[in-house]
Amino acid sequence: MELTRSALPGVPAGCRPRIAPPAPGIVHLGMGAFHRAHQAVFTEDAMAAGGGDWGIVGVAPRSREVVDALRAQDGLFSVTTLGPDGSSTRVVGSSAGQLHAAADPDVVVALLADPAIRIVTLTVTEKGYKLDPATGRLLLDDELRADLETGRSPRTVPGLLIRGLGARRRADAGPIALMSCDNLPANGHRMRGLITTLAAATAISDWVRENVTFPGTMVDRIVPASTAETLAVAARALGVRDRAAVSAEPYSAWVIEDDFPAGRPTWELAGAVLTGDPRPWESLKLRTLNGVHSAIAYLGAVAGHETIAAALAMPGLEGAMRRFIAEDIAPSLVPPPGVDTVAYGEEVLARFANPAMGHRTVQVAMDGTQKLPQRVLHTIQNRREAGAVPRWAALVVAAWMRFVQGVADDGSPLPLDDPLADRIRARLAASPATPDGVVEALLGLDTVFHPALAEDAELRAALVEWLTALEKHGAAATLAGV
Ligand code: CS2
Repeated sequence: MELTRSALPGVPAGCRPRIAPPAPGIVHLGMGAFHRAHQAVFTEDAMAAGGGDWGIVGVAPRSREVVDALRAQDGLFSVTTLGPDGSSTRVVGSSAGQLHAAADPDVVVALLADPAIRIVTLTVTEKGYKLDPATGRLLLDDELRADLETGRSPRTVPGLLIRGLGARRRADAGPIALMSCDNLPANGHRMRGLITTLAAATAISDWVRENVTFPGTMVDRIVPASTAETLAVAARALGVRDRAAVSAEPYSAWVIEDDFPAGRPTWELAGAVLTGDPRPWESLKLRTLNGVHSAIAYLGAVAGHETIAAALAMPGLEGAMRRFIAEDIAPSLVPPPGVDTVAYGEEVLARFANPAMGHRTVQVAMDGTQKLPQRVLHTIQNRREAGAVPRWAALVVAAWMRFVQGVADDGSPLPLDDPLADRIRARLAASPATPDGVVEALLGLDTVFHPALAEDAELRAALVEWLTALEKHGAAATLAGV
């Protein structure tokens, strides 16, 4: 039997949704596993505790698989929390509809112009915003240009939002908040820059300024891609099959800038922190959790480790990460009041060691060009401005440079899943295959490396030194030797 509303009486009572089917109030773009295990859960708990019509209409920008699965299940799906000593599963009931942007673009636009919708949230990954990762400036590619300049149904996320906001203004449907829940630096600020830049030359510019807010947010929960095992665990717990099941770690956090002109769910009753300024939380999380995550992913994948937990157990890696946190990251930022970066880092390392997660190194390694700036390069920039050479951060960049060459230490292939994969391959092919040549080739990716970094001789020397070690001795021996 499948998970549907009519199957719920057969599901153990403790696993059933905590609310009756809600009326829609939020549109969410990007229905991946992370959204289902994070915002969908917080929002259900907020409605259970504080009421309100904040059902989430999920919009899948690209793949329709999840839309089909959820439609067949009346919008229901389960989240299994994987602790080191056991798991628990709950069915989440905050969904209020599913749309496939490519198939139903006009329905999505009409929804954005519906006064019932007062918040749009997004998890479309870093590359979905069409912003230069190094500077945050708009990268107007052909797809987005066509969305803006022709009457065709929008195919990009920014194109869809601009069309929807135009329709909302015409419908006089009232103010709205657009909240990026992706791991971008100062995501509220970047979202505002994106929309106001696109709106600047149009008739909606003034309306946007007066009616649209862009709350910044820090989102945090480790949610690996679902596997056959994820579905099997959910089916065992529920007694029915759930094709949209996800699993996640026990930890979950959400810090939200409280700037919602048409109201919001009582997320604070679900454990979220509502604040005037989430940016200290964002930098702490991006540089520490995500920076260390990427480090483990690149070094681990090159050394042949399948999962983050297995990679972290490599001799020397945990020690190197502690020094990365204490010597490079901590002095690069001002943490939120009362938080100590090193102590936060210890918590993060313990979360990564959770063996139940099965989080694959190559999943975290993907899209490196979109992730490195906010995760590692901002730390480096900050330390270089203070006159220091951030040795451990340089190791992470060198590990990425080793990874993108596509071959692990044991000779097996490594996937290069990155929007700049072609540029990376072309630059590598045109340079000598020496550490100097590779560093030179990759520092030339100007949408990733700010000129101040690309032209920094001391940083370059540190990168060449690490890359030489990684190529000569392999990742495992390099780490064992530090
Ligand atoms: C990870 C993140 O895949 C990745 O790049 O670093 O998805 C990470 O698991 C989350 O940001 C945790 O909150």
